[in-house]
Amino acid sequence: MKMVFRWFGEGNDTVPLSYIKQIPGVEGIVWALHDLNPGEIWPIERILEVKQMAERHGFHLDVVESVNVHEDIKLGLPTRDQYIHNYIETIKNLAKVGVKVICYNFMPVFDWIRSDLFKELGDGSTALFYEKAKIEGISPDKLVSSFLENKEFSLPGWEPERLQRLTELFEAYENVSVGQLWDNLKYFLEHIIPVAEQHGIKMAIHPDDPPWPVFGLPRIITNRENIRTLLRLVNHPNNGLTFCTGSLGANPLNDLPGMIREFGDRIHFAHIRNLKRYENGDFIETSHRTGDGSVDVHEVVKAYHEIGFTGYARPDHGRHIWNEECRPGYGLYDRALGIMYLWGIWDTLVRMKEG
Ligand code: CS2
Ligand code: MN
Repeated sequence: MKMVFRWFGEGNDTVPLSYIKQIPGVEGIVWALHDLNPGEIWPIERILEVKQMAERHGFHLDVVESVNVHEDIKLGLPTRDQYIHNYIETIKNLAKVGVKVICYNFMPVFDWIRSDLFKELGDGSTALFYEKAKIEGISPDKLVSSFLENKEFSLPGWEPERLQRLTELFEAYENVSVGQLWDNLKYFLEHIIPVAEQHGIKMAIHPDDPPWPVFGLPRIITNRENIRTLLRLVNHPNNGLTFCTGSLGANPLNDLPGMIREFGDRIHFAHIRNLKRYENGDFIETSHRTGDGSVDVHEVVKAYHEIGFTGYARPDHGRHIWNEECRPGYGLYDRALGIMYLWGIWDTLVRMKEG
């Protein structure tokens, strides 16, 4: 397991690289050019800037999260070929600096969805919260404006460019069935996987968060059966997964350790996090500790250890603790605690195996 840490870039992240350096066992940063719109080619000069910055602190930049997929590709519009061409150019540029894994997602319109970014957990900390009734009762543009109003940080996956086209996008998706979304994903993968293979890059799709349809939009990367389908769309090792226990864990039917054992070496990037599910369908993000949430993080790490996982792993989101002011879910403190929990389990398992 190679530990990495998500970092949003100089001037764009509250956490300095020099602090990340002090978290035990972190070897690389997970990065992206967040100011570029989906569909743009990532210029090599910009990529090299990040590389230099990372290397000054002794970090690798093997993992990118995310190269976002343009909506026209997900919608299967005739313009998709141009955007797929651009995506391929970005893959090639990233390969030039030694990137190994590209995380992306195929969620229509929105990336992750929550009703509340700073919900009190009862001990003074706050975390991202999903209130089912609230999401079901609110229009998407209302939710978006409530986030935009009281927020100093831009949210990954909620780029202003995307949000401005909300009505138009919703209309476009009215004509896209679940089957068509699968076809569009297949088309995309058939074009990019051969290039990724040729350039030594593993593609790692992130599951939908939450793993069910929201606002009437289809969502397909949600459970074991669908992930099997995804892996068969293009049955090749470079067509793999970002296995996010935080996203998939919102559905109690997802047997996470079982899925890790089944998908094994198709998992290129592990996102590990806990969350607490409530009977009524709500959930809140908790500390990584098994006893604090509904995901058995211990069993998850055990499954990775059992399969001899050598891929990249990061703590997913963290709570906001000790009055840290940070991007929602992306503070230093709780993610660092999460890492130490993961290492604690991992190192014990390694030691036990050694006997
Ligand atoms: C992440 C996702 O920040 C987050 O909430 O879990 O945005 C994730 O980075 C993307 O879905 C991956 O493409
Ligand atoms: Mn994740």
